Amino acid sequence: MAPKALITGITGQDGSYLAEFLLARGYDVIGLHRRTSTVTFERIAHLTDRLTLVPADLMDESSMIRLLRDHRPGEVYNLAAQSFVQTSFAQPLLTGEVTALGVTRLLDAILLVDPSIRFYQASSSEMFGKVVEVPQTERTPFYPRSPYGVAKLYGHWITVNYRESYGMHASSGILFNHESPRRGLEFVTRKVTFNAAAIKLGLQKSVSLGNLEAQRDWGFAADYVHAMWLMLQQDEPGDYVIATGQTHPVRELCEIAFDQVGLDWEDHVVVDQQFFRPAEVDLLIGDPSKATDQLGWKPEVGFEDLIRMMVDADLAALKKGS
Ligand code: NAP
Ligand code: F7E
Repeated sequence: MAPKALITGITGQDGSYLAEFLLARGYDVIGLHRRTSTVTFERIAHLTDRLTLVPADLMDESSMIRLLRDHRPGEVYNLAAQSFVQTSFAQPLLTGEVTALGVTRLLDAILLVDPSIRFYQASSSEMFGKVVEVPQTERTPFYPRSPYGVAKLYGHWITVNYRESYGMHASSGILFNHESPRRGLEFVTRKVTFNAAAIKLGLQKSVSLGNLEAQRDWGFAADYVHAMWLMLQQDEPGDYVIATGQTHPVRELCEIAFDQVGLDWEDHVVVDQQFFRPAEVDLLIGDPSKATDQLGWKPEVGFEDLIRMMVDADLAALKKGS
C-alpha cells in the first residue's frame, strides 16, 4: 500500500513543493486547507487532481481529529502558520493562536487518534532572533525578537515535549529562510524580484523597502522540503538546523536582482520607514552540519542562482499576463 502523508499549509510555498516531492515518491497526499471565500490553490493548481484536499483549520482541533480519523496518514507535516514576521507585530494574538497553540492542537489530535503517526514541525531560525552565537546550531540558545519568533519557539518546545512525554516520533526542522518563485509577494526576496521585473517591463519606476542591512541565510525551498522528509525517515526523531551556511544583506539581494534585468538597483530602490520592524533580527547564519552528517542533506541551489531564477520567473509571468 502507498504511504500516506498529511500536509497542513499545502496551499503555501513549502506545502506545494513538499506535495510535489511526496507525490513523486508514490505517496498518497492529503492536504489540509482552510475554508476561504476565494480559492487559494494557485500554487498547487498543477497537482490538484492528484491530491486529496480536506478543509480543516489549526484553530479547530475537532476538525483535525476528524481528518486524521477519516484519512489515517502515517506522516504529518505541520507547515501551516501565520508566517509573516511583520504581520505578527500587528496581530500577535492571532499569530499565537495559529503558529503556537495550533501546534498543540494538532499534536493532541495525533495523540488521540494514533500516536504512532510521525510528525514534522516547521520551526524557524527566527527563534534565534538576537543571536547569541554565530553560526547557529541545534545547541544555540534561543532569543526570539518578534511575536512570530516567540510563537514558533512555543511550537518547537511543545513538539519536543510530546516527543519526550509520549514517545512520539516528532521532529522539529529549524529552517532558515528559503525562497522560490512561489514565495509570497510580501517577503523581501520575492518583493525585490517581482518589482525588479515589473520595473524592467516599464510597469513601475521604484520599489520601497525597509532595512537594507539585515542579513539572512537564504536557500531554495525545493531543497528544504527534502530535508523535512528525511527527518521523518530516521529511526529516531530529532531537531535539525537546515541552512546554507552563508549569509547576505538585503542590499546584495537588490544588486543581484536588478543586475539580472540590466538595471542599477540604486536608481530604483527607495527606503521607507514603514517597512522597518519594531525589533529586528540583524544576522542569521545557520550551521547545517548535523543535517549533513545524519541525514545526508545539503543545499543544491546557491543564493545568486536562486535570485536570478526568481527574477526570470517573475519576468516570464508578467510577460504572460500582459
Ligand atoms: P506560507 O507560504 O505563508 O504558507 C502558510 C500556510 O499556512 C498556507 O497554506 C496558509 O493557508 C496556512 N494557514 C495559515 N493559517 C492557517 C490556519 N489557521 N489553519 C490552516 N492553515 C493555515 O509559508 P511557507 O513559507 O510555505 O512556510 C511553511 C512553514 O514553515 C510555516 O509554518 C512557516 O512559518 C515555516 N517556516 C518558513 C520559512 C521560510 O523561509 N519559508 C522558514 C522557517 C520556517 P492560506 O493559503 O489559506 O493562507
Ligand atoms: O524579511 C528585511 C526585513 O520578511 C527578511 C519567514 O519565512 O523567514 C521569513 O521571515 C529581512 C528582514 O523574512 C523589507 O526587515 C527589508 O530583516 O523576507 P522577510 P523574515 O522576516 O526573515 C523566517 C525564517 C521565517 O520563519 C518566516 O516565516 O528583510 N526587509 N525591507 C524587508 N522585509 C520585507 N518583508 N519587506 C521589506 O520591504
